[in-house]
Amino acid sequence: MLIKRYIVNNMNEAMTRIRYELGKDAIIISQRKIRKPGIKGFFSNKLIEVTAAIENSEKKSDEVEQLKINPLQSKVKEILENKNKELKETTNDVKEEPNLATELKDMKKMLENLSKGTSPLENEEESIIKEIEEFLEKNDFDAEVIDEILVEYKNNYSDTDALWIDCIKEILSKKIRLTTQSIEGAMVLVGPTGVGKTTTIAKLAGRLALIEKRKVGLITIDTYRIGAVEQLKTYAEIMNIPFKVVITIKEMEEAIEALKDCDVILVDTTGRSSKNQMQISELRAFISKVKTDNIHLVISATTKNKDISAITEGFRALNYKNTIITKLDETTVYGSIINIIYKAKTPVSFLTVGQNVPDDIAELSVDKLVKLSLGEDNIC
Ligand SMILES: Nc1nc2c(ncn2[C@@H]2O[C@H](COP(=O)(O)OP(=O)(O)OP(=O)(O)O)[C@@H](O)[C@H]2O)c(=O)[nH]1
Ligand SMILES: [Mg+2]
Repeated sequence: MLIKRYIVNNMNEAMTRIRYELGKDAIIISQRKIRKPGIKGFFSNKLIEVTAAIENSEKKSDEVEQLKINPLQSKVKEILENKNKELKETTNDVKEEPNLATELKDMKKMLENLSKGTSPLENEEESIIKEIEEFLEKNDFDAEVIDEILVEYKNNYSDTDALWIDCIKEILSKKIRLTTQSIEGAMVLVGPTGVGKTTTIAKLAGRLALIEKRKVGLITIDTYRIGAVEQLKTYAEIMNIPFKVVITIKEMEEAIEALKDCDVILVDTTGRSSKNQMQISELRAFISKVKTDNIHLVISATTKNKDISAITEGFRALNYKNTIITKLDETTVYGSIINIIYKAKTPVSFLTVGQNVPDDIAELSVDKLVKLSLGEDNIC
């Protein structure tokens, strides 16, 4: 028989953890309300101590160890309590009883050592933190982002009655912002090579021109890659919308002037490496002539965690105000969404989920982003 004790905020939490750790055949053998030790415990909500058991022949060795420790702990606690009682009854004599005091001290030490220097309640909190950490790691959250989330959890949520997963959802929901800026005037897309800037421009142009019937103009600052101009030109021709190719900074001013009657001017740019600050500055000179703060960083959900901050910081000089996350259809774990949001520190404006123009732009909501990142939803 395996017996395990849990300190929890409520029975719901107890049931979840017991089922997770001992399996569905576990039975609850006792439960009682307790307070956290010390003055803090007096003012905080009561906790529940639940003891559960399961018939199990294949106990893991650390569980067996824990079982051995538990009876030992109880025994020492009992002795300590008796000694404490004795001590109270003979308060005046204690000073002259160095042996009793030493004995008490030793026992306290034993208790501390048994629980590795922490109280059962502290152990409990630590194990929840560990559980959260493992869960976020499994969903590909970046180590720095996990640290930030755990600090927030420890500071504001560890004392609540809520399940930790609900706390994490709340932390993420508060962090995620969506773009409220409407698509009006000029809008520029920047980002690394091959993330889907041109495809996203084509999707947006398609939606705006064909579905919303707005007057759309396209500009590309594409002086770099042969064939890149053709890609957008083809879309412009299919949709029958004006299209300008800009090679010099002066031509950018002229193109903006020529398209000034359009409701929306979408500006595509050549993919740049965030490591090449020369290229970024060159791009900056072009963008400054567009005279807009409607600048979006495009970044793929498949970007390696380690590269995300290099990109979000590398493009910072272009003063992007929004983030478009692409290629969600190419990954199965969506922690990168949160990593991008934490690192870019801007609202999310669009999510793209495939190569089809103009269809593959997903509906955007905070709830959806939270669920995707925690593995409760997916993009098929
Ligand atoms: N699976 C998937 N593929 C996408 C998505 N968006 C774009 N792509 C594909 O990614 C490839 C590159 O897309 P582009 O739009 O040319 O990327 P870009 O950022 O303009 O690239 P450069 O101009 O070279 O910097 C193409 O094959 C697109 O079809 C998406 O959301 N999902
Ligand atoms: Mg392109």
